[in-house]
Amino acid sequence: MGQRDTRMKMAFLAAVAAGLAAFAPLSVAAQDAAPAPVAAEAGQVEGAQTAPGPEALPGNLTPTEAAAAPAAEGAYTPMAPTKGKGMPTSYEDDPLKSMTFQDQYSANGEYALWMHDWILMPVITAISLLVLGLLLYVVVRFNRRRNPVASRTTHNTTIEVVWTILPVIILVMIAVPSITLLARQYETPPADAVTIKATGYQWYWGYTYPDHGEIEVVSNMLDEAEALKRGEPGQLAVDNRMVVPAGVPLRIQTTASDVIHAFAVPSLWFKMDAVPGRLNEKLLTIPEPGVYYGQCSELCGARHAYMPIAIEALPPAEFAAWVKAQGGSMPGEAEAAAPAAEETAAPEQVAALTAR
Ligand SMILES: [Cu+2]
Repeated sequence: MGQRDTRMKMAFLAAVAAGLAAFAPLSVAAQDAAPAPVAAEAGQVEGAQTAPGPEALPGNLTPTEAAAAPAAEGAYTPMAPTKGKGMPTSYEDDPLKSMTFQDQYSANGEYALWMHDWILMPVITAISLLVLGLLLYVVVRFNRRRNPVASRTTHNTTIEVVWTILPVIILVMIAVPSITLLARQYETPPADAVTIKATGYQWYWGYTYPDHGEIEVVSNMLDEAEALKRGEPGQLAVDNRMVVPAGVPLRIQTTASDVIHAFAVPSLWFKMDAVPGRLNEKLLTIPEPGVYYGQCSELCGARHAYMPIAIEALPPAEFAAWVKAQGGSMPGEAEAAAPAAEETAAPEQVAALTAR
């Protein structure tokens, strides 16, 4: 988040915060206990079901170096998250921030946050104060003692016009950015967007990459102690993340295999239902590399609270290295590899491959 001015919101929440200060021991997240990020160490992804031998990865390889050697098997090391980015803030760390939106890392998110901070909050505050003021004025000025003879007025054209036109103008002013945001959220992904399909299961997520040789990633929540050990937020970290390229339009598709789930990542302003038998699709562009955490947001059964989402956005070159490490292929490579596949694969498999 760049220059977002939070002073207005700070002032608004200060009174609330003062009241809540009495409940200081409230713990929002257990991130404090996290040691220094250790994700750069080797052996992090021993749970990876598709990655070939991560233990073969040299422990001193930085992500940049790993990207420089994309052909190296298992060149991917999970990125260490940045505290406060793409994750909730605990009350102990920042009481005000723990009560409001997470910092936004997508264009839609920044727009929505701007709308909340500069339209919703000021308008709600102004209207509430105006109505309260009018009420108090009427109570004081027109009570029976101070105003024994009540007015017989039944009609005043000027007042009628004012209290009709003014709210109309206010509503139109709110409607313009509101409908703009709605339209942006429905924007169709461009034809060359990278497709990633997220499937909700009771109770974990599966990610498939149809453009990259059908890589499949199964993503289960990490045990809280293990997450904290790795420098990740508790109950949000996963064994295998949904890795995506940063700065590139993504076509996120959601579906479910059992009951309705919802794929939601607050810091990217992204939420979409995952419905069995149905494929939902939405555009997502993540400008900055980073780790962004989310959760299933549709009550889906006993372990609904334990199917978090972790998106890792990598620079495109590092994403390509990750694809290789998973045994997948980049678009365009598939055609080059096709003749070789023809020799070994059954004809119906080749037909299925070329039909895509
Ligand atoms: Cu769910």
